[in-house]
Amino acid sequence: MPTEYNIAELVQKLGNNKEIFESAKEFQDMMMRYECAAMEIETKIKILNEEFSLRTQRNPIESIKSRIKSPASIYEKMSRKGYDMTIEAMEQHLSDIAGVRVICSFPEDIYAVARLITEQDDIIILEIKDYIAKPKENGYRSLHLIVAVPIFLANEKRNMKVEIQFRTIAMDFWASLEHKVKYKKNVENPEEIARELKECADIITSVDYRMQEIEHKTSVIE
Ligand code: 0O2
Repeated sequence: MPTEYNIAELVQKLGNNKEIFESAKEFQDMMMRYECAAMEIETKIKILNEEFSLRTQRNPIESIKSRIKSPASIYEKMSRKGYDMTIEAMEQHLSDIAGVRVICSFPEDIYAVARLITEQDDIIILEIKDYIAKPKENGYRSLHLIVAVPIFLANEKRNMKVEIQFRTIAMDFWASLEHKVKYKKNVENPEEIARELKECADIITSVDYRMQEIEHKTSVIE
């Protein structure tokens, strides 16, 4: 996945100032490290999916996507939180520069895959936010893990933070719509929309668990 960051373009825009060039180079190196970390996690999860599907005759994972936060979003979050605009501060304070989203078939698959990934001995769990056990007030559900994963570069090994979001297909459908609505301006009746979204989140949860029950019943017959 290419970063949205182009050093040549940036230097051209900012002028040939050595200090700016050095910072841009440092920033680009950081982005490259996060890209490698996201690739590491994505590969680990794909391997787990392969093995799981051999044992159970089904794939617990529907899709995996990774993304690197855009420089504009990094800048916005660092300013909003009042942090220094340095590479060190970005690495220290931001947990979601590298993000991997894993869409699972059923809620139990989320916990199974999350357990398997966190049991790997090169993964360090930094934080777990279980918005499935404890959904956000608006109805948002997902399991978020912040982990550190080592990446091996030519001359060094670095532990990099990656945010892994696990959701079912239904939870992802809900989150995409809610995300779109959140950034829409001039929405009429925002309270009504929020109430409807919350209601949909509850329906979706019930459907997720009913579908899981059906899967259990049918896998006994197989
Ligand atoms: P984007 O565009 O997806 O990157 P923190 O990182 O801990 O300082 P926060 O918000 O407390 O900030 O972390 P949290 O709750 O773990 O949320 C991080 C990400 O989860 C968000 O990233 C969203 O992707 C997703 N998320 C969290 N809450 C919601 C929600 O209510 N609705 C939707 N649709 N997504 C949510 P960003 O940076 O906000 O956005």
